[in-house]
Amino acid sequence: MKNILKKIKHSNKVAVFGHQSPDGDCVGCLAAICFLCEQFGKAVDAYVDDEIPLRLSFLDTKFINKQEFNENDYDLFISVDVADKHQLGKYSIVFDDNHDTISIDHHSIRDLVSKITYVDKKASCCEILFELLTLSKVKLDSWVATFLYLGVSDDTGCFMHDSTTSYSHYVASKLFDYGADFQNVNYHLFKLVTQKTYELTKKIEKLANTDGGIRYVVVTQNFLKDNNCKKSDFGDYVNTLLNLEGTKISFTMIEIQKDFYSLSFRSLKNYNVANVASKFNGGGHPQAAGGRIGGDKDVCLKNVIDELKLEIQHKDASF
Ligand SMILES: [Mn+2]
Repeated sequence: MKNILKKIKHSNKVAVFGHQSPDGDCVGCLAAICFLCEQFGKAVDAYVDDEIPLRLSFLDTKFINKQEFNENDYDLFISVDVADKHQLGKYSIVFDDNHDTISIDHHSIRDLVSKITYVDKKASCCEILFELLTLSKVKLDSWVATFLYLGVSDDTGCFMHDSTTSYSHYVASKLFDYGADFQNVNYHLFKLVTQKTYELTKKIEKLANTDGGIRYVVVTQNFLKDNNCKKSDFGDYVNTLLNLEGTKISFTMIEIQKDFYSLSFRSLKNYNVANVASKFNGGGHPQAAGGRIGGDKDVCLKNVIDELKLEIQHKDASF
């Protein structure tokens, strides 16, 4: 961590990167690392090769992707909460031998290589950023405390996921003292259902299927067009599916380009969807993960379900 702080202090201009399908932890980390760089008097810009989901728009996320990326503008490149190189999308090209790169992450399965890699398997990457900011001795304000809290709360599923530790609660309590707007964050992450999501949910409920302990929905480009909606409008429907009695694993398969699907997985405590997601160009956490798959819809669906069935059979057999 000291090396990371030294690197930032000796840099001129920093570019920071989060992962595709950005979540609260990713956005929280980006806010925190930008805050740190600015407190050190450094110019810094944040990038994600994706849109920032509407569910996070209650906070000001306009500091992300605010300008066109030009790698020659920067002399230090930092990724936060990114496990795999391809999750950087078009920005993955800067994570090569020719650039000064740092990765700060909390995923156990990862393949992104950097000059400096700091991995700590905490429940959220924002808990690592909290430690880094504390070590740096910069003074936290309510703005950055709210973003850090966003990450802790989102990645722990409001302190309900298996991954939650006493340290997650400790960080949350410190952030509370710094003025984190915990009610606003938790309302928007876990309670609010937008009118659009509510209407969509009624429609996709009809498309939902179940196969053994697996509950899922496949959304095609035609459905998106007919309903004038995008991936982010589905909110946390994958969690809604998981919460239905009898579900062991839930997933959504959303066609983001023709014959190319974004996968989102959730599972009960005993099943590991990060393992499954890693077979589909993705990754994540044991109970919440994502990936991508291309090809014929029915073939893709069968591949995903077959892998999930193997995971369920394997774990059920070991109980
Ligand atoms: Mn995370």
